[in-house]
Amino acid sequence: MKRSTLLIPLALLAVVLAACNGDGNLTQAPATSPATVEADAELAATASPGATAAVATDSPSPSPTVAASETPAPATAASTDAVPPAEPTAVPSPEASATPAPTATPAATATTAPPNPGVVALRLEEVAGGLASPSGIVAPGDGSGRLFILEQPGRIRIVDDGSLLDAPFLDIVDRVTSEGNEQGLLGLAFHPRYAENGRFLINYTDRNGDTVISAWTVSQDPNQADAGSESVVLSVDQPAGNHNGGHLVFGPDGYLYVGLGDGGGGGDTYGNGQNGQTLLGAMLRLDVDGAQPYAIPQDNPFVDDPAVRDEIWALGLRNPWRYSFDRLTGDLYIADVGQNAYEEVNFQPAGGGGENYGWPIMEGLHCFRGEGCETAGLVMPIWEYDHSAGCSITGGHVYRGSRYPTLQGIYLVGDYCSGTIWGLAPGEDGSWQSAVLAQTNARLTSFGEDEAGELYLVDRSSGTLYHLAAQARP
Ligand SMILES: [Ca+2]
Ligand SMILES: [Ca+2]
Repeated sequence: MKRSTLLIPLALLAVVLAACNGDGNLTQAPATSPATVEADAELAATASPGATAAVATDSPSPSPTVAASETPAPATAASTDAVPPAEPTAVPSPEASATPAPTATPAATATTAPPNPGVVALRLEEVAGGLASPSGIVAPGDGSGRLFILEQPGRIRIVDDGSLLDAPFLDIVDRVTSEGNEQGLLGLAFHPRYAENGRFLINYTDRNGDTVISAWTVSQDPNQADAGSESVVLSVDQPAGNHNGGHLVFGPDGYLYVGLGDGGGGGDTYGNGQNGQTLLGAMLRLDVDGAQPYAIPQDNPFVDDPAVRDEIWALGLRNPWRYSFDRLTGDLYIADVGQNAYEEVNFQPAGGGGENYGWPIMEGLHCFRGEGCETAGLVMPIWEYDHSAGCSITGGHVYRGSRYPTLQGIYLVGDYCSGTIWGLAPGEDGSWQSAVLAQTNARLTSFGEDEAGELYLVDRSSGTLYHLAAQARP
């Protein structure tokens, strides 16, 4: 990539970073909170040396205590221009990246090589354009092969066999507030038995700015929801316009996992992150089949603890923006948006529950309010990056498709502001390895997984759905 073309996304990144108050995934508009000042100061510090800003985006600095053993070049050639003379040691050559670490060598005896993010690169293949502020991608699991795309203003669109259908599956623009960058239609989950019961759930910001999770059914037409079928499952007051969370996922246990942010503001203004009496700042686990509007699964971790609401599965989250279960293992990956400094990925092995992910005591692996915080009982992220590499994390999926064997078992995660996509996977010794798999220009609001396990992303800025194709690192 020529320097001139490189500078365009960098300039864009600078603009976005300047506008990014660290308060959310979808921040693009100028913010006015005090947090903005901090973010701007940070940007000024990182951006002032000119090309250094480029280096920062290309060479993210995940914490040295986690997966950062390799700081590979991005899949695009952007680094060639951007990497300064001092950088070569930090950017392994393709050959070096392709060589398994010594500890991995014995794997030659295994039938399948362990996942290695260092040898794979991603390429974006356009599937469909013309989407209005796409914010999510969900497969219905009914064997149809369709993808359902959320449009933040309040529509669900269908992509069928590569074509975007004209008529929306659902249009609730009149019920949705999407004035804030983090408001709107934010989540969709199809019932595990959708093919039989036609039931699906959505998460949106209503006209009062509060979170609504409601259940719907499909009509006789498989490409048309029953517009009169809404049944509210849960409403949650939102004290501010940001940190609404919004994602909905059915776990392998058949329960609905609901991620809620801390209520917004900045620095946990409302004190919800560690407050077990509020549903905000937490991951909920609901049984939407056991009773109306929902039942509490009997094995939820806090049912016997009066200090924590029974709906809560895990707490200490700031604004979980996309989480997913590994369809093979049942492990849960939660990306949590940071304040002004660190973005993080949390890992919950299958069968967990009851975790405290630390916000606002911790931001990433760091005490949020000065040194020496009490970390006992907190679950640390498996990976983080600082704001030289982006400003708002977007969690993805573990690849379990069949088309790209080298991508098998690798968790994809990206950043909304920088467009960087990383791959994470545990190495032979259990430590998490990371690598940049692509440097895109996308305003990456969401990844998605189709029924075959192929992965996609949406770019909110261009309104485009892309399929992610993998290839050997060049
Ligand atoms: Ca309880
Ligand atoms: Ca955390």
